[in-house]
Amino acid sequence: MASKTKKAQFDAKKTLEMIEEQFEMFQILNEEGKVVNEAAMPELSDEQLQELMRRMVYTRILDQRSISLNRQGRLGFYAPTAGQEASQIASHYALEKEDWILPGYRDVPQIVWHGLPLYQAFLFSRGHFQGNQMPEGVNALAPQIIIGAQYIQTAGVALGLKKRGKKAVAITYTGDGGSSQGDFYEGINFAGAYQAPAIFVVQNNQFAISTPRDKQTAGKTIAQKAVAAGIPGILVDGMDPLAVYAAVKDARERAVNGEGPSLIETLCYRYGPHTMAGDDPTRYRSSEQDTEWEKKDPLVRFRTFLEAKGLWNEEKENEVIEQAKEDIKEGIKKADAAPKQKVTDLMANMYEEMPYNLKEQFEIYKEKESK
Ligand SMILES: Cc1ncc(C[n+]2csc(CCOP(=O)(O)OP(=O)(O)O)c2C)c(N)n1
Ligand SMILES: [Mg+2]
Repeated sequence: MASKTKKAQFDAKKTLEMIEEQFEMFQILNEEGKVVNEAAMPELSDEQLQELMRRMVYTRILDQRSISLNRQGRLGFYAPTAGQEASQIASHYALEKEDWILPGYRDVPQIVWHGLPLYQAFLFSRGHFQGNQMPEGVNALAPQIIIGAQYIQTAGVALGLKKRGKKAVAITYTGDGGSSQGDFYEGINFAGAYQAPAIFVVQNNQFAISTPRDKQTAGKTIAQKAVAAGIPGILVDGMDPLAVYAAVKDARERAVNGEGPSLIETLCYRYGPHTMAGDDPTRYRSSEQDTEWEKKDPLVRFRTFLEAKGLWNEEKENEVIEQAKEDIKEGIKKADAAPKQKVTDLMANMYEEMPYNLKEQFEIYKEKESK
């Protein structure tokens, strides 16, 4: 008969429990807009704090307008971003122009703030090839639709930056759902093995379409998955712009100093539906859950914080709102003026050198289009 291992000598669960309890949520600004972690306060000037707020307010308006433009049939694919402004905008705010962004489909705001003109963001939404063509100097790839694929690409881009001796990072974003993909594990593991300057962000907005977070993994956190890859993992309050900024800034500094990649889980929530394609959030989440998360709103808490410092008021906010609306109007006008997409455009922009079989089809379509 096999002997039973004594519990006192061998406790398989202990290591897991010891690791999991280390992952506490990093927060600087609480739901009431009060600083609860003064020691971790990032060094941001008053102007920088105002600019961060300006970008978050602008992005909320961009989201609202994009939703209504979609409903009017004037935009195509759109994944709402409201609720994720701290996670998206404050993480981007910690980057430099030379850093590379590998976004997912919900991460259009980050590439807009990295320099992608609004009209191109709208063209991306319409499936127009010009929406995927980053202007010279805008270091970003087109938003990835294949869940998790950007994690592997980020490991490669980061390794390339390292090999070229650049003082820059590659940052990527996926969701809680994306963290279940094989590509997620391969990406963080490879970047760890080669100490590539990458920042892997998981925006844990609690749902992958209708699948709740607790169906993704038995892990207590997603951040702890970093341990297996041998890289730092950080769990951040993703509704707190200051904490997100500080965590990404720190990860960036370590990465450019040759200390390798980090995994950052931002706890957040999307207020809207998954995309505008027709899912109904009331079928998979309760209004109590919505209300609970709305109380954590990044704009509300940051506004309270800035108002107490005399750095924000209604007038400033309205200025940003008006500016955003005007820019969006201009952007849509410019997107409308883009040449209608042709089948040959799709082929011409896919390959550096077109394969022979496509060349044949290209000629057929060119002929059709000329009529
Ligand atoms: C490889 C792959 N599988 C499935 C899909 C379909 N799909 C699109 S979005 C999505 C959910 C992703 O959820 P999450 O990673 O949490 O990101 P979120 O949309 O919440 O930002 C799925 C399954 C896909 N695009 N790619
Ligand atoms: Mg999600």
